[in-house]
Amino acid sequence: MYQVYAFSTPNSVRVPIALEEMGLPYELKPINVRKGEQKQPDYLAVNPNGKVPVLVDTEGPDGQPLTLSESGAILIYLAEKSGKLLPKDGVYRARVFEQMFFHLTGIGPALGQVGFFKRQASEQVPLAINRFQAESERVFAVLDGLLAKRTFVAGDAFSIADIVHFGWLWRREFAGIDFDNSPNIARWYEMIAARPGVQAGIAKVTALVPPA
Ligand SMILES: N[C@@H](CCC(=O)N[C@@H](CS)C(=O)NCC(=O)O)C(=O)O
Repeated sequence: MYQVYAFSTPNSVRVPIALEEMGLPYELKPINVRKGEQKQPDYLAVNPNGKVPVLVDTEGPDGQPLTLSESGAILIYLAEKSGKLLPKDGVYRARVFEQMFFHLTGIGPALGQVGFFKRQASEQVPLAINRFQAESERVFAVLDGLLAKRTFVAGDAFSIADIVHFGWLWRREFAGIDFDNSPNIARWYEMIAARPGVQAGIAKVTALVPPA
């Protein structure tokens, strides 16, 4: 059985999407990051880094429970355990990791920072907004160029790399970034968003947000 600590966030949504796409049953445990629940002692005992998502596999390696943080690591673990959405070897596997790291060290941080400085910072810092806006636009152009040549981000088939990219692109409004100059990302996004597993994962994390 899988348990997922999550909220309606770009990094969280990847895990239920992956579980839906792999056909694995799971239980969601809401952690309301807007209320700071991720920094409470009971949750810090689960993830000392105080962030969502976290996966608990009650039947992990050697039959022992496994608690795992970091959405990229979680998706690799699930892909290897299920044998789905990640090739066992070869160029395509290397491309999946290339795209995952490109997103997790490049696109995600750029969008997170520009969103923070535009929407949440206690003071306006034009230098920071301009820097992270430019970086977001730059990495979007890189991804758009790649998707001009590929159907999916790592090649011809849907993989966990598509799920990693999807999380933040689903939440691009927070960063104030759109697809107006990214026609190939827009084409890819519509294709991924139409998948039933992706829609089910989104619906489940969205339902974790209490009514205002
Ligand atoms: N590198 C981590 C990032 C996790 C992360 O930043 N999660 C955000 C939500 S998308 C969070 O928990 N934010 C609350 C906080 O930082 O206090 C991953 O990919 O899982």
